[in-house]
Amino acid sequence: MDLSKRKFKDDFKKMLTEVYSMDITESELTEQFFTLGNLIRSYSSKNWSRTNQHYSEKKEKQVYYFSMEFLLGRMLKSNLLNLGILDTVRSALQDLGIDLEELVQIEPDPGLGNGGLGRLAACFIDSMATSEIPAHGNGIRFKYGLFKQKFVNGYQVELPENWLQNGNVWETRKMHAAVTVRFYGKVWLQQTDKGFLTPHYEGAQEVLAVPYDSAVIGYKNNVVNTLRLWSAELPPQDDISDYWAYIHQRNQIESISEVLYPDDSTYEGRLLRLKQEYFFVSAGIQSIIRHFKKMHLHMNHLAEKVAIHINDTHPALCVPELMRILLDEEHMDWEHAWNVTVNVMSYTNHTIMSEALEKWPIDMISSLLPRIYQVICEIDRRYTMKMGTLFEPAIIDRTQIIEGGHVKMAHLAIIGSHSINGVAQLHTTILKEKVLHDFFLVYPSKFNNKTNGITQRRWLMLANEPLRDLINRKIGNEWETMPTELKMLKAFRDDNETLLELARIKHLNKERFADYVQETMGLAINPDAIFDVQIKRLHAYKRQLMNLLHILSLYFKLKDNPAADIQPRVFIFGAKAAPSYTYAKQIIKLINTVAELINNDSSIENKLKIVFVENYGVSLAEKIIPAADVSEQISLASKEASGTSNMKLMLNGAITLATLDGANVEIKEHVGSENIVIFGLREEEVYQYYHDGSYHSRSYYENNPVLHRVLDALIDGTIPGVVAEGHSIFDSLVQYGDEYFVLRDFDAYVAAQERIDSLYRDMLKWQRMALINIAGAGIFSSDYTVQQYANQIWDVSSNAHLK
Ligand code: DL6
Repeated sequence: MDLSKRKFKDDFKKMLTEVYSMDITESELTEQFFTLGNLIRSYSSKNWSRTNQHYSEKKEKQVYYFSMEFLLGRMLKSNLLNLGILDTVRSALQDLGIDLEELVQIEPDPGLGNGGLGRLAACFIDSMATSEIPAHGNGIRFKYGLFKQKFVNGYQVELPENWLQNGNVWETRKMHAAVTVRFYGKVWLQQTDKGFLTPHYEGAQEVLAVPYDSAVIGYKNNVVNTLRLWSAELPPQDDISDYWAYIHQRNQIESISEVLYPDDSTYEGRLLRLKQEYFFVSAGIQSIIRHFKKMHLHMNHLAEKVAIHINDTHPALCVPELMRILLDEEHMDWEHAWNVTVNVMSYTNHTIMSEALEKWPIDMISSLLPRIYQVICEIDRRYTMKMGTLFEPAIIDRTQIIEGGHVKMAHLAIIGSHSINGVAQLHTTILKEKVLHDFFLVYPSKFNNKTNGITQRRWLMLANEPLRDLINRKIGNEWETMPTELKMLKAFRDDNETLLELARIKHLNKERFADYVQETMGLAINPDAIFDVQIKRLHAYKRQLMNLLHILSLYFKLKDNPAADIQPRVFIFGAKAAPSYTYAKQIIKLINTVAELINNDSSIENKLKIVFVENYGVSLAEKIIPAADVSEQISLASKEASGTSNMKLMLNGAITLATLDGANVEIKEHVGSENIVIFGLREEEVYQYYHDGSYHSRSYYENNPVLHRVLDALIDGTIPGVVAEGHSIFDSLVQYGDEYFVLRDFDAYVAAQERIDSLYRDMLKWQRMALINIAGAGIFSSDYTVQQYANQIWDVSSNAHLK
């Protein structure tokens, strides 16, 4: 948009007076933040309604991306950037004596997601608006996001994340669009006068689903899509006879949209999770149908106008919910309704970890969602009947939806969708050949790959402005919307001036991060050291533990020989563990304790430091990633579906140290094996071990003296204060088989780390590698990923043409 500094300053002062009756000198950061937020809203509101109008008038097919998580990050700068007014506003604010960076800090970072899956959804909605795809997010407006992580004596402690405390400037409550969602009760089918079978409900609990909409602003294109998050409320009641019963009921209902991850170690916690899933699915689909009906088209045409994407299994109830509506409310016959449903739905699988493949006990689902359960049973019955004639019984047994007293959500999503995709080539291959092989036999044409992506706007243009400026000076700014244009940077691979400039920028970012660490943790780190970064959820398969064992081996090397020639390193971790995941929490305690030991040991002369940042999330990632030299992507091959921090880090010039897992495989293809450091078992070797059962971790402990010493340190008191954790972790590796082959890959990892050490010594060579990584990162933009979804799965155009 066109905006002069003068106009902005006038608008800002006017808004401040209107909303707070203050002038700038009286106002504080909070008032200034909300004023700016409200101004951004007013600047985008016209385009928001124009976009919706355009979609309605043109009867554009629209996509609804159903996701339990949207890990958005702060939106202030992102919205300014996408409106094209970031520099103007920054400079105008400066004239008014306001520092934009200080305002940014006022915005809470809404943790409405756990990790990669939620952040992917956030990248996707940004890219969909930018790519002019008529697509909207649909999720839950959790009152509390993912817990706030604190370390107390090295242990993770979880505190509530009350991100809505001061209100959310970006959202609008849309009471007129509220819908009712039903739980519990009894249901039976009755014939109406017109001969339809309609369900009758008795004793159902009704929950009011109220949408809160936020604008999703496309990058400089006038498109504004919608993120709709639902909040659960008690429906208005005329007569409150029992006040306390009313309060109790209200609390119970509001709890549905209260916390992102209810405690799943209890029955109540799991039940609440299932309620959440149905809640946003039912609300979202009802609202889509309401909207569709305004077009006055027959329901048979739904799939021509609507695509619903099921992001992981959490929204898999979309399938029976749409069926319920088509059958019970629209009186379609089963065959037509099923045909429409399958054509509307598509599903992404994000993990092969069996514990994440959701299943619900029949008792729970049948009592909470009686009609939905009936529909699921019928879907399952028809599936087994139809496919039973075509495939052997064992395949049908393994693929049916209801099995062993449970409803399997992935099976429901697969049977009810026309497309099933994995999130990296290797992951999709593993789905087809192993994890979902039976389904691949049944539905080969449904399977496809869509490698994940990230938005270069947040992860480079905003997070790393010095690098953005350098790139623009070298190759212009076409890459901002056509990120593969970053490849033009390759022309500078032998240009020492550019490489030195890259080094200078990296150093600057490292200094900034070092300042932050000093301020927040009181720890001095050396920006000349290698900044070696592993940022992701804490999970055994991601092998933060292997990273730590290597750090210990370096530590002992220096203890034995203080003059040992190693490049100084700062190992940076950011990770939250699921509250009930004891082993992951033990690893956190161990890392923190080793950090305490190493960081305070003056005999190693600051050659090693460990920084474990508290409460890792999007805002911290934005600080760490531009400062990273090394990107640790060291999961056991076959276990990481894709990874996305690998993409963000390479885009910022970090060198990937990786196993051939997830999207690392494709990163290697794009940068060439000389610009990435690969090590470790390959996926087929891992499966071979599973097959022949020949991995015996104990022998690695017994025969590898370095490993032996490092592992003994966990249990012999070398690391003080971790008796229980040390033993548990030691046993998991040595006694109980080392599920993720940490000991098997250790030597290869150490060798890979030595290679990093030696590469880093040649500064120009290192920067050349960094440059090639940045140049090769464009293909991993979520702009391309969503365009592929649009063309190949959703069948929607990616040109709303609103310019
Ligand atoms: O697809 C986004 C992201 C991948 O990059 C990660 O590799 C994968 O672990 C993550 N999956 C999940 C699902 N876990 N559960 N449930 O977060 O998805």
